[in-house]
Order: sequence, then C-alpha cells, then structure tokens
Amino acid sequence: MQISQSQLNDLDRDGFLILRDLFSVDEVAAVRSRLPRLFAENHPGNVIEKESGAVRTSMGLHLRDALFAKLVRHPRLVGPALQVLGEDGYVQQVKVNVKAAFSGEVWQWHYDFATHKEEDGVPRPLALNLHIFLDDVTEFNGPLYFVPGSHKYGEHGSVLDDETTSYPLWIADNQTVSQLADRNGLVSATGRRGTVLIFHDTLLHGSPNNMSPWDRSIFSLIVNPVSNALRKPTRPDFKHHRDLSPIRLLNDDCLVADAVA
Ligand SMILES: O=C(O)CCC(=O)C(=O)O
Repeated sequence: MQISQSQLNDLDRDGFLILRDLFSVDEVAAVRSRLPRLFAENHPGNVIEKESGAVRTSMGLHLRDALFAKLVRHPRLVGPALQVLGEDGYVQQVKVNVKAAFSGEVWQWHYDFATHKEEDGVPRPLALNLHIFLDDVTEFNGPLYFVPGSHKYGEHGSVLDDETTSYPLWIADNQTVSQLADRNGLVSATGRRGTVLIFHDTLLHGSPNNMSPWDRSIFSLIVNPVSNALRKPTRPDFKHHRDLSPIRLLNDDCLVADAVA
C-alpha cells in the first residue's frame, strides 16, 4: 500500500500520520488472540509494570509468534513506511504496549531517536514507528500525545530515566516540551481498533496513566533503513534486532488468508 501525496505532506509537516481503520476487526482479533500466550511466557522481552505487576510491554514478538512474523511484513503497515524511507528497511523493534485498565503507567515525554542514538549507535533519526491500535483508543485509556511538528527541531535534549517506570527511557525535559507545545499545541492520537499511526524518530510524544476501566494495547513496529543500521549495540536483540535483512512484503490478506501456525 502507498499513501497519497497529501498524506506524505501531512506526515512531513506534523511528524505523524493517522490512518483510520486500516486493519479490520477480524484482523485485529487474530492478532489479539496471540497475546495471552505471549504475555504468559517467561521471556526477558516481557516487561512488567512497576506497581501492578501487569505486562507493560512485550517485545521481540515476530520471533515468538508466526502471526507477528507476518504482521511485520504486512503491506498495509510497512508499505507506506518503505515509501517514505525510499530504501530498504529492517525490523528494528517489535512490541505490544499494553497499558492495562486502572493500572497502566505513564510513558514520559520522549523522542525515540534519543534511545536509538545513545543505546544502539544509530547514526541518523530516520526510523519510523508504526502503531496499530489493538483496542479502541480514547481520551480516557492513555492515548499517545504528540507535539505536532516537533520533529522539525532536530534532536532535543535528553536524559536517561530508569526510575519512573520499569522501562528505562531517554526522556525530554519539561522546558523543551513546554516551549514546543506552547508553539504548536498538543494532539492526542485516538481512534478505533485497527487504526494505524506512523511517526518520526524525533517527534516528541508520551502517554498518561490509564485510570479508565478499559485496556489499551497498541502494536508497535520500528523500521529503520538498512543503511542507517545500529553501529554500537548495547541492548539485547529484542530491543534492537541485529537481523538487518530488508523487509519483503507479503500479500494484503496474509493475516487471514490461511491458518497461521
Ligand atoms: O504505548 C505508549 O503509550 C507509548 C509508546 C511509545 O512511546 C513508543 O512507541 O515510542
């Protein structure tokens, strides 16, 4: 799948693009059906919330489940990203961020490239983060907040925060967020399950606690150009995969065409 010139313009201007209802309810249900087994596994890629003990994020999923191995090659998800990159991309990171009802914790203000640069030695902020909503995401259950256009300011200052949550994250300081949010406002990315987000590596974003009675799970795939691959890996493979094979797209019906093992 390719996106239109006007969508390319929006992505370039805002740093993110929302593609509503791109995956069907049946496709989302097929993906969601894999989660209970994956979350129950004793796997280092399963990161538990600090307070509740619920799964916060589950990583490396395309190496742990055959349906996720297809999802990371899905043309509706990855086609637009390869179109934007204009070159071969590899699977950098694959996860589901859960944010359970009542207990899902915050993702602090950050931009992804800070971590990619500091922890993986990625040279340039070219990677794209691709999300699929696996639940309806509303104003109540912890949607992502974006500072639109913040990717245009290049790299923002960042420090490692390994205390606030169970997931160490290079975070942006409040002053930077204030300045850019005062100038450009904030957008909360909401939509029905099956909606897709694409966003740039230097876009400031975060998400609040989920104090609602509704779960909020989101699939995330980070695609990085092969030419921009990590140079100084320090993190485990499930946080930044070492297999730099170019992603080759499958057919559009690959999630539902036939039974996946
Ligand atoms: O799942 C969330 O709320 C935050 C996800 C995020 O910040 C990311 O994918 O970089």
